[in-house]
Amino acid sequence: MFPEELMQALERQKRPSQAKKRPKDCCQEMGNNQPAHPPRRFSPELKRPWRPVAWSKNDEILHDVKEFKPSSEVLRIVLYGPTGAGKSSFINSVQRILLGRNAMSALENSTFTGASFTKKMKIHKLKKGRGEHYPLEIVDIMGLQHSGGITADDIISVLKGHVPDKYTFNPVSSITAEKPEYKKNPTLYDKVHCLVSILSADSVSRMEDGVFVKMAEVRAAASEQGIPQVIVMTKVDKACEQVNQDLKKVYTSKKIKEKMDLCSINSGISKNAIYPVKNYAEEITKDDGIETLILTALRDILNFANDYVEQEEEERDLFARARKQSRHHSFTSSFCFVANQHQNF
Ligand SMILES: Nc1nc2c(ncn2[C@@H]2O[C@H](COP(=O)(O)OP(=O)(O)O)[C@@H](O)[C@H]2O)c(=O)[nH]1
Ligand SMILES: [Mg+2]
Repeated sequence: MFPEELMQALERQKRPSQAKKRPKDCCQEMGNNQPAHPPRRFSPELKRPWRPVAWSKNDEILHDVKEFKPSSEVLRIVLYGPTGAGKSSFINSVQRILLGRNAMSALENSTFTGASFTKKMKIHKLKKGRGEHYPLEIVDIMGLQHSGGITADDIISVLKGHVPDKYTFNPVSSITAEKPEYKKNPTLYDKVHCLVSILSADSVSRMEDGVFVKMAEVRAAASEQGIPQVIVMTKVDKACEQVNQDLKKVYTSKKIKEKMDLCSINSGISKNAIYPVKNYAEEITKDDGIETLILTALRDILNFANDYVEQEEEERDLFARARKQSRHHSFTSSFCFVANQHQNF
């Protein structure tokens, strides 16, 4: 090494320790031991909740959900979102609330590796009791990832009802009409009636762009079909310590509000369709706060899904009536034509 390079290397080695000393030097220059920029004091809490929550009405909401009579035989919603966001936990939490006891319908992934644990399409029929089910199906699919994970095309095929239960997704090859499993003529009941995006509050700010790109593609396809869309924002307990201590602070926490703003901006879904929740994760006993937030989201999802089915059925009836009328019209006009021809003889 040349002496000049050696001197530069020595200089570089010295620099970090000098940099470390700098803040203390500044304080000393100020003549006290206070840091140059004292931390800003601000309240992490709003004075009033920005969305009213019926914390004491769980029985009422649970009754509404349990007694919900959809216009169709069954409503189908799909959950999609990044791996580890809490899709399977949400299904288990919903099932647990409806049954009033611990339930494990969908396998959760407690050892998060970034790769999706759920690889198959799984339609969960929500259990009512022995052999009986609620008229709601929740579809769990493979997680979204920046690279790998489920493709946007596969989610769109799920929306349109082309993918059967237990289908194994392939991240490098989407389902096509040529595959034997592909449902070519899906009915309204094979289709999805509400698209629910599951995003985790503690990681939404670190989500990769590729995931948002896939989500935007799926959302565009859903909007084209008129399918309602909501976001369930999970893990509010992990995103804010105050909320972890007291779940009822979810709508006064500035941090959670910020996370919801971020979800809304990144996904393009308005804030009034975003529901912050905490899933049953470690708890083995009933928690009223957890249940209020999940039940409130579920009741709205049921109503949105049912509105969509009603509208589709109305359009289908209108179309059928119009076709019948046009057939009748062409029949009567051809009858008149034949009758006229007959008279002319
Ligand atoms: N603290 C907390 N943990 C959660 C919540 N939701 C899910 N988890 C945990 O996050 C991990 C991944 O959840 P999982 O449902 O398997 O995610 P999925 O890949 O989207 O299906 C599991 O260890 C869950 O217990 C939540 O609201 N709060
Ligand atoms: Mg899962």
